[in-house]
Amino acid sequence: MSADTASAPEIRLTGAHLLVANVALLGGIVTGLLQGLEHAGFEFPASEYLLRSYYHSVSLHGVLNVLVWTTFFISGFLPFISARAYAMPLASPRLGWLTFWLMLAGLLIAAVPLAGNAATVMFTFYAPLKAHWAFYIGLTLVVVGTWLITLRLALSQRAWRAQHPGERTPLAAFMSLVTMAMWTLASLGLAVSMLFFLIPWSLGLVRGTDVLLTRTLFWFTGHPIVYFWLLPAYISWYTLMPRQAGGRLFSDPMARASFLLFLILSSPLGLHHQVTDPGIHEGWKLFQAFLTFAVFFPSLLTFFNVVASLEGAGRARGGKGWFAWFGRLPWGDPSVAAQLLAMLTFTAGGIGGLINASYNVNLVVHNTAYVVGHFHTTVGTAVTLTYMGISYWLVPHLAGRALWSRRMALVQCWVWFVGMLIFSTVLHELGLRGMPRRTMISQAAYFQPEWKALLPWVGVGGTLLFISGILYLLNLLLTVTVSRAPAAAVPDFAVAAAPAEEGPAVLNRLRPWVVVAAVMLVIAYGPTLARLVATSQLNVPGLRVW
Ligand code: HAS
Ligand code: CU
Repeated sequence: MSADTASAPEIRLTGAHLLVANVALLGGIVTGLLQGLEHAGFEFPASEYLLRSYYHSVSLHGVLNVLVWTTFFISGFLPFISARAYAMPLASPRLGWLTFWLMLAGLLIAAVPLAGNAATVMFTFYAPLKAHWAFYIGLTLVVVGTWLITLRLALSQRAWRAQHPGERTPLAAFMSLVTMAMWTLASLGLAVSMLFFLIPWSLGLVRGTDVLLTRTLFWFTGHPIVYFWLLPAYISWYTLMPRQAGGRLFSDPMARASFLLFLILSSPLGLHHQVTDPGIHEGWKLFQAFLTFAVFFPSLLTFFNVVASLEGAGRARGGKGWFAWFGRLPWGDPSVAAQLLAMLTFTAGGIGGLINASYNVNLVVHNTAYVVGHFHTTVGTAVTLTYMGISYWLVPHLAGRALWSRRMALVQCWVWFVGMLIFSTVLHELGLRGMPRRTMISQAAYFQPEWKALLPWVGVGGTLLFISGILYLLNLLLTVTVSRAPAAAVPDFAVAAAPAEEGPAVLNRLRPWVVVAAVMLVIAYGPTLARLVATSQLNVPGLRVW
């Protein structure tokens, strides 16, 4: 069966997910603009009807961008790409739709208090900040929805295996499964926090809550979640980009190894977000600091493998020298350009991550604008600009129409890149100058003169990002409404120079690696969680600050 026939049943479903994702992104970039301008010295337009405060805006911004835009994009993209990789329709379209409606219902339930300033608790919803119960229940439904996606991919894998005994799972399908398995395991922390602590507390069934325990459960999920966002971008970089650039994937077994390392190393990790939290033994923080260095490695494997693949493509197009081949890549294709710019940004952002992770150095950057700079290069660019690049072929395909304007798309991705270069560099520097994150800086009583010269650049970067985001959304909107010409084909999967069969069979298995990840989780978190639960008091009352 052709890949197109296999993925045809997913078209409407993927389209539905992408629609929700992009609507969320619109909300995310509007709030982002207002926050950037606030830092640049403009008055924040708080009002009784829309955004009650700067903090209301930041909560919306975080939830819409990193929780909704990412999760809905992934939930549309991974099943679509898996169906193509298997060259077989996925199991149970009905389960697919049930999942979508469940996730949408959850999102709407959470959106009501969020929009109404009854969940102004940031995307991390740290207790004792307390949201309306609908916020927690709605988000929990979204998470349960993602588990059903894991189930659907697992059922599809079983059906495919029955028809292809002894064959290696196609790379993109295998990677999608690993991503969802990793996320499902990791999301248990959040689920426990919601079901046993935050939901009963917000419903008034228990007197108070436990700040440290709920934070720890949050980061149990909250660190792996960043790889849940990143790995779908990696799937595009590994399985599609080499072909889009006109080359081959350097090594398939190495790509599988990298994903399996993410599964076993990033699942048992999260305490590097809690280095400054009292009440957790330093030994475990140090242990997880080492795990953080370890999880750097599969990204280095990715760097090597993807650069080698692209270098092959660049040389095949006549590129020469150590670096000049990079310029020979098909920069005129907006899908390629967006993802190359995402990779370049991530190279810098990844190095910044290592600084965050360096235990004692974390004390310098924690809770400062530096961290905001870091995650805008990672989730805000490596991930978001890649998803945009994917959308430039995916949305035209789903709509059966050509992309409205390639030139506008090219301008868009460069404006994002330049905007982010300004925005994130300046935020890193402001963080090093001691400026806190998540703060309405113009109102801070402790405002420092050395922040002043840099702050307008936050507004400049934020404005460029807003313009770029609007160009992206407008292009997609015009594509699905007024564009007429037939859509260009979906990029084919890259052929691997070293195919899967050259690697050991264990790189094609999932279950043993899930077991290893679970054991690692018990080691990395067991003692800390056991002690926190044993000493838990549930006596901290909730606060509504803004
Ligand atoms: Fe992070 C905080 C450490 C990666 C997201 N991170 C955050 C927060 C977010 C986030 C959202 O250890 C804030 C959470 C909050 O609200 O408090 N992070 C790391 C490390 C990595 C890392 C070590 N982070 C990510 C990714 C994210 C993300 C990915 C989202 C998708 N991060 C931390 C730490 C904190 C933190 C601490 C807590 C800070 C604090 O105190 O609060 C690494 O995994 C990064 C590895 C990446 C690389 C780059 C490889 C480059 C590639 C591109 C290939 C390029 C090509 C082209 C092909 C090693 C694969 C290049 C061509 C040329 C020729 C150059
Ligand atoms: Cu992390």
